[in-house]
Amino acid sequence: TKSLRDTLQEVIPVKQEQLRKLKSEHGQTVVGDVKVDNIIGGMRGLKAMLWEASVLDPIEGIRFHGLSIPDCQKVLPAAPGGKEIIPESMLWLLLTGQVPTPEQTQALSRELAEKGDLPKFVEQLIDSFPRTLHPMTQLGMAVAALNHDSSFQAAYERGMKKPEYWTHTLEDCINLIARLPALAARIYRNVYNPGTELATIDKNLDLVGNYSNMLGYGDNHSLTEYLRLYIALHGDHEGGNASAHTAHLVNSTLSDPYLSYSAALFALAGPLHGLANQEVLRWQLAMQKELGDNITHEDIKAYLWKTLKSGQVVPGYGHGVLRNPDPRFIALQEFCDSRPELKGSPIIDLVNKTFQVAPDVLKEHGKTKNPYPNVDATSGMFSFVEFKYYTVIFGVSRALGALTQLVWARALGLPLERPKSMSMDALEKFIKNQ
Ligand code: FAM
Repeated sequence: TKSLRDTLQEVIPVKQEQLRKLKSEHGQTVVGDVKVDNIIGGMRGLKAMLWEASVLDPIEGIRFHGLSIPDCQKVLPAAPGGKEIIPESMLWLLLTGQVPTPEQTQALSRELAEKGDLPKFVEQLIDSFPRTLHPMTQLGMAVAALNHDSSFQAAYERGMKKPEYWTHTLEDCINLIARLPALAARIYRNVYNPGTELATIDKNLDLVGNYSNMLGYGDNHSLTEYLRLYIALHGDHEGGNASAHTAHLVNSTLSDPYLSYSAALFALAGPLHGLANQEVLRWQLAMQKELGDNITHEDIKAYLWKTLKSGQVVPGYGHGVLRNPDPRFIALQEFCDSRPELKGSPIIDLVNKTFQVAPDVLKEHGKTKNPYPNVDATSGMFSFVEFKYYTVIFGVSRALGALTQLVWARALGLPLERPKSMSMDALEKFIKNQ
């Protein structure tokens, strides 16, 4: 069976030729208008960057290289003994555009396990952080420190040529994805279970199998499977979201993948983006505490209005692009529904009931363009309640898309990103001269 690198060696020239043709034949084709609204409105809807891995349709949701989430659930290999998609098969798809065989997926699992240990100084760095430092801050700092061993940076200093950029980017990306579980689990241990022993990496296990072991949940098959699906599904969501875009922007300066992804993690740590999953659980637990047992739809409706009237957003609802319930939310909800051991979980019940009520309340409220749940609305479905840790799991996942697309940006020779900004005076002058 073909290795990941051999597969890439084959697909890269094809894409390079596609780009060359696109540029020479259609370089001047107009794709859309730029309105003042776009400039002052967070560039929403502007088609302005190249991203191969996935395309987001407002109604249908995400497709990874053309495959919808249900398609992926059908064709992407699971872990031995598991049923859910694993991050390795999603990584392979995002990187190559091809569906891997189970053998290819397992070879990638083994490579990641072999590269998964942390350098001693990074372990010491993480261990030196106060327990009260937010887990996302710890993750971002530790990822940046891994650039000590960057293959890209070392090769750049030696004077590597442009065609070699992607190979060193790939080495860094694979090494970083391999090390994320050990980083993230060490942070979890230090913050929530200090002094306890961390499991070592088992070379025969998949990435999330090892992550779950190191978190101390290896015996919980249901949670391990949920994590596999969760991490695979959060892997990529087009290029324009704040974390993926940050990685892309920073890497376009030829900063190495570690620094680029560290920056991306700090974008993910904002409450309008990845931190929303922490906020969802905090909000649902507060609702549970206030309303007690046997919560009715009417109770939830009143609680939603209370949140909205206090000027807060309802976390886990709304989206910059989506205009329908997020298919990632639906897939995770279906996972929970299919598991007899999760039946009757009060928090899962609350997430489901909130979904039955919130869209109508948000429609009546009338502000958001999308009254439906995004992926973060599922946060309560995890069986652990350390909500400050949730975005770290998202951070382990988003590496799949953000990092694999750095390989493509370098393979395609994309330039330094540098949009033109304008002042209000300059805009007014431009409008006057129209
Ligand atoms: N609850 C209350 N108001 C909301 C809302 C929500 N869930 N979502 C949007 N709005 C408001 C929004 O604040 C804005 O109000 P103002 O005009 O007063 O500023 C108005 O509706 C129009 O916003 P929009 O055009 O519908 O949304 P945006 O594209 O500006 O923002 C989100 C998109 C995701 C930032 C926004 O929906 C939000 O704040 N949601 C809650 C936080 C959240 O769940 N974020 C996670 C997003 C997720 F997919 C991810 O990145 N992981």
